[in-house]
Amino acid sequence: MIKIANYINGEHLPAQSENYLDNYDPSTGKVYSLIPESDALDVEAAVAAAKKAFPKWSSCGVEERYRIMNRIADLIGENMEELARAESRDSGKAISLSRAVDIPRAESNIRFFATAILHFGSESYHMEGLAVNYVLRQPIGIVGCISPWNLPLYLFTWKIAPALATGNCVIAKPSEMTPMTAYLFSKICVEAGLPPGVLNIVHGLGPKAGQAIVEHPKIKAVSFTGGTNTGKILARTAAPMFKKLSLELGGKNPNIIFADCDFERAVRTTVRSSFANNGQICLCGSRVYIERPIYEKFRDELVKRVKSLKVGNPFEEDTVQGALVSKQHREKVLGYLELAKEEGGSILCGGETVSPDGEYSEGYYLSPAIIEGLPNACRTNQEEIFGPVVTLQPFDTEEEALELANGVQYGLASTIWTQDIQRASRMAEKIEAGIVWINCWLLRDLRTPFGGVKDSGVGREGGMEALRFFTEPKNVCVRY
Ligand code: TXE
Repeated sequence: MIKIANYINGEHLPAQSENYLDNYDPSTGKVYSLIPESDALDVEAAVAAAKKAFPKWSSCGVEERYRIMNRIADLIGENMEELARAESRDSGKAISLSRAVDIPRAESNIRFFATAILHFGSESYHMEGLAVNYVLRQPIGIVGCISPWNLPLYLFTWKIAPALATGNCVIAKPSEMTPMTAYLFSKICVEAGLPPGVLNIVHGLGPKAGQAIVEHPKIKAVSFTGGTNTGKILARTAAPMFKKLSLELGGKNPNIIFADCDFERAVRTTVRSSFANNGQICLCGSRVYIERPIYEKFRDELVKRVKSLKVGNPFEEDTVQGALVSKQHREKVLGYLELAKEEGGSILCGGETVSPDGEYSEGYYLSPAIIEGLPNACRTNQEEIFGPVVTLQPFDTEEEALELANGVQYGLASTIWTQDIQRASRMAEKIEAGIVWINCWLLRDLRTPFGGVKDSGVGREGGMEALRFFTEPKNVCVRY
């Protein structure tokens, strides 16, 4: 049984409580490793290590930080297959997805910010004949990074990379549902020569280890990705302590399909945007709005293709839909399918538990579901399900599509399919979202601002937004 260890002050060690939590393999439903049950004592030790490491790390120069982070990125690439298999074992996602998305993106995250810091300049303001102002963007000090279970190493590195590149020291906590790749990553950091205490990983439960990070007085900023309700809890703790907060929360994203769309590309991409990672991506388009003239044609083609998606053992090359992340999560999604029926919806396909042969028979599998016949205001269309479930609704006009799309409390991502670029641009201007994809989905340039509005969070990650989040600007005014 693998015992995952915390990574504090450059060493791998158990929680001071010496307690462990069971870590399940969702594809088999069996416990396969143990997680340190850390608490405030472990966070205190991590903060002490970070405090000791900060002076050197924050002043070693961007070239040195680039060199070490670039080495970490190289090692992720060299260990791609081991990390991909570990990610699929820990999260249940298909190995094809871990290989194509999760681990390559983790490497890209580290490399992107290792190089971005080399070009992170700041501004100066000239008061003619009098003075010059220049702006220093200095590291905050010790920062917290807390990440979710759906894209484990991908989102873990997405947060810690800009924090490290800007010279901060980090106390990071991955989700207790999917801790394995963060643990393997900590070993890569040692091999890459990351100085002790620069990055500290404290494993454990959110309300215990996570809460201890958020409330620690020496942790001056927290970058969080997770559920909207958890985001509210963090904000309540951090706000009175005047900490900088970046909150990437839930989504209930609209996918708007006009009759003039490139039909084949729209339907092929909608299969992905609906069910990639079993719909466990906050950017998935879970509400599909289809202009009435093509509603039935699009619906029937989408159902036909979704029915053919292979659900099962995530380690088979042709599996598209692996297991959901936990038994509890599958129960939650099944609950929403019952609710959809109670609210008057018709399930056109999927929504059934699947039991593959052999050792995978106890895994948490669920066939992807498509529902029609629901009003926009019902709970199924208002609440984040975060599973392989989408709803279809027809619309008649651009104005109606916009009203339906904006008619939820979330505002993270959106997708618009039309050949009419004027119409697409008009809608992009009015849609309440932080991200708008037109005739594509999940096309990601790491320089772009990433995040949402309304209940989808506060702040933006990505590119210079992330580097600015993890630094404090100081204006220096020098009189001639
Ligand atoms: O979130 P949780 P999950 C959202 C997605 C979904 C959720 C799924 O939409 O709603 O995340 O991730 C820790 N104090 N996004 O279920 O439960 C917890 O241990 C401190 C949006 O994991 O909120 C875990 O490490 N920490 C996103 C992390 O918070 C606490 C993309 C998230 O846990 C805590 C991906 C507490 N009191 C998923 N309670 C986007 N917008 O980009 C829990 N945690």
